[in-house]
Formats: sequence, structure tokens, C-alpha cells
Amino acid sequence: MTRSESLFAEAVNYIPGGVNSPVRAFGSVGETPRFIESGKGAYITDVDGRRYLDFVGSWGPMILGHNHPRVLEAVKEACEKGLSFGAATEAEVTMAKLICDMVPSIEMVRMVNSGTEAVMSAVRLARGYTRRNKIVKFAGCYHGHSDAMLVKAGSGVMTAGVPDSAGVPEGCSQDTLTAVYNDIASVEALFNACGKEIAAVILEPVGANMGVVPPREGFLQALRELCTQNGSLLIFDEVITGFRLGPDGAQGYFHIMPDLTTFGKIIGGGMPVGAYGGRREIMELVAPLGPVYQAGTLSGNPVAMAAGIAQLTILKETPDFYGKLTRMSERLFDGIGQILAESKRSCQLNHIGSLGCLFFTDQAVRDYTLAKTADTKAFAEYFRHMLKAGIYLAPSQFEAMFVSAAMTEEDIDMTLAAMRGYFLGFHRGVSTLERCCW
Ligand code: KE4
Repeated sequence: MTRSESLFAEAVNYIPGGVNSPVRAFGSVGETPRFIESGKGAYITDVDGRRYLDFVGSWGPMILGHNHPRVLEAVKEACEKGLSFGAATEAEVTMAKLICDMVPSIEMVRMVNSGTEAVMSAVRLARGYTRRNKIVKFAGCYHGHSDAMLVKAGSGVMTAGVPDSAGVPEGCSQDTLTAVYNDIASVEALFNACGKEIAAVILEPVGANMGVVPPREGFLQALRELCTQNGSLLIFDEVITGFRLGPDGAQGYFHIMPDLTTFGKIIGGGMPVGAYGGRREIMELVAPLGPVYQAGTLSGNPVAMAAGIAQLTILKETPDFYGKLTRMSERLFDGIGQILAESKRSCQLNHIGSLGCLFFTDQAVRDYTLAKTADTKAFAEYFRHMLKAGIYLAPSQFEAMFVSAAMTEEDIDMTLAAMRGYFLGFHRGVSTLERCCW
């Protein structure tokens, strides 16, 4: 028995499913979750001493790789001064100014402790600002686990959402409407039916929780116009894309100005941090200035701020940071495309910047329904092969690959060699690869 196996056997007695977040249980890939001991640069090492090239990166935060020396140093320095005060600190001002400076749509920002908290607060703020209740979200987009977001489409497009989790009362889901990602007509139908009741439309500007599904040309712009015409707010959930697709995230990549934006992951540098921000006239409704209440014991925690400030500063000041990261990512994704074309496997490769996803389906994946045509058993077999080869992928077909700036050409080539070993060993599959990249 490996140490991961014995730890997992013990963990399940004390923690639901043995993990503190469901996807970590490796439930859909038929493997024992690896218990990780340490990380350095592009690699993580498990408790059995096995080293993996890490394409999860803590689900996005570790864009620089693990334990970047400048981030680690900043955290150590902050710890020496004290871990938490529950009082204002200079670091919070520095962080707020950094975010406002890097993201043009942000005039004011509030720190919280997770992406979930950021979304929950932004939705409450949108309702407070517009004095409306309904929220439009998209099937396949995940915005954390607040009740109003754990909703799936009702039987008919117009019907209120139904809870997507036990414990969510209908009262919490009745004001959440669900549309189809990349289908602007599905959003127009909702606005036609109840436009003046819609407080906000929230979406991942690049879907990354149904696998990676970038927006169709014009989709984001059409959403922007619909919200403006109806007096609703457009909320970009950039918990994954924020500071990942560029210094000003997806909104900068696609040149769309949302009214509110939520952040997480990268802004914490690996520490628990979330944030929401937007136009001053909206943010000024947040307590203690205005009537929309939100608070948090560890919001703006000085150690977390130190990690986030160090990471964002590197992203902001490193010459051509995103160009280099994109070129390394393209080396990977172009290589995958070539391997799949040779193997004639029925797979779809969606990628944008340093985000990508290999879908085991012969259908071009542009929304959640199409993503769900993927063969999750085939994905699990691929996952296990790559894990054995020392490549740590997200243990789910419906998550993203995250390329980190710590990865080298040798790392990418090792990954491609492992993929070549897997896909070119296959003799079935007839359709050629379709690559969807933006
Ligand atoms: P957290 O509460 O997990 O910090 O953030 C929630 C959240 C909000 N918005 C988006 C777009 C997100 O992707 C997330 C969380 N992402 C998942 C990975 N797809 C976190 C991993 C997990 O749940 O363990």
C-alpha cells in the first residue's frame, strides 16, 4: 500500500470523501488521490516521493509555478510581522491599487477569502444596486457554491432554476435563470420574458468548468449590449481568467467592459483570497459606505496580501510575461493537435492562452450540452496513463489544463512524448481532430 493509499483510507474516516473539495477525490478517474507533500517550480511531489509535472497548479493560482522565491520571501516577511490583525493594513491599499491599476473596469475593489465569497457578494451588490432579484447564469459555468449559484436550468427555458444541490431551498433558486453558453438567443428570450426584473448576467468570460469553452465571436459583446439596454449589470466571473489571460484578464483579451468582476486564485498567489470590484458608483453601495452588507474576519489578511501582491507585481513587471506563457502553451497545444491528427482519435482540443482542455468527443464543444457528450471513461484511461508518466492533469474531463510560467520546453516535450505514447498506441477512431482555438 502506498502512503497516499493509507492516508486516503484514514482521511475518509474524518473528512467527507476524504478530501476538502470534491474534485480532489479523483472520483471520476478511478485512481487513489495523490497526497502532495511539496511543490517547487513546475513540479509537485507526493508523499511517496513521486514527482509530477503539475498542470493543475492548485486549480489556477500557481501561474508562476510553486514557491516562486519572491512570493515565498514576501510571505515569510509578512509572517514575521504577525499573521492577522482584523484591522486595516497598508498591504490592503497596495493590493487594491494594484488591481485597479491593472484592470481598467475596476475603480474600487473589496477583498474577500474565496471566489465563492466574491461571487456571492457581487450578486448581492448587483441586486442591491438595481433593486431587482433575478440573475442569469449559464449552464456549465461554475461560480462557487453559494445557494443562488447552485442552480440548474428548469424544465423550460423560462422556468425558474431548480436547485443543483441538496439543501438549497427553492426560494434561493427561483430567481436564478439559466441560459445556454454561446447562444445569445437563449439570453434574449429571458430578457424578453423578464428583462426589467434581471439584476445581472453572470458568466465565466471563458468557460473553464465544463472543460475549456471560449466565447464565440461576438457573444460577449452581445451580452454587454443586452445588459446595457435593459439596465442590468454584466458580471464577469474572472476567478480563473483574471490575470491568467493577460494583466487585465478576459475583459482585456476580448475588450469588453463588465460592470462588476470577481477574482480569486491568482490574486492570492496560493493563499485564500477572493475579490470583487467594478465602477465606483456601484461599489459605493457596499458597507460601511452603503446598504449592501458584506464582511469577513480574514478579508485582506496581511500574509495573503503579501503573496498576492508579490505574484501580481511579477505578472505586471516581467517583460513579455504573457507572451512567453502563451508561446509555451502553444508549443503544448500545437503538439497535442499534431499527435491527435496522426492518431485519428475522435477528440476536440479547446485552448486559449495558457488554458486548454482535451475533450474525448467527436463534437466541437461550444457549450455544456456538447461538453457532456465527452466519453469520461476514455478520459479516465488517458488520465491514468499520463499520471503514470509523471504528468499531473486535472482529475476530471470537465476541468482545465493550466500551463505555468515555470514550465520549460523540455517539460512540454516530455508531456507530448507521454501523449504520443498514449494516442499513437490506439488503432480505432475514424474522425480526424477538429481544433477549436481562439
Ligand atoms: P473558490 O470558492 O473555490 O475559491 O472559487 C469558486 C469559483 C468561482 N468561479 C470560478 C470561475 C471558479 O472556477 C471557481 C472555483 N474553481 C474550481 C475549479 N474549477 C475550484 C476547484 C475546487 O472546487 O476544488
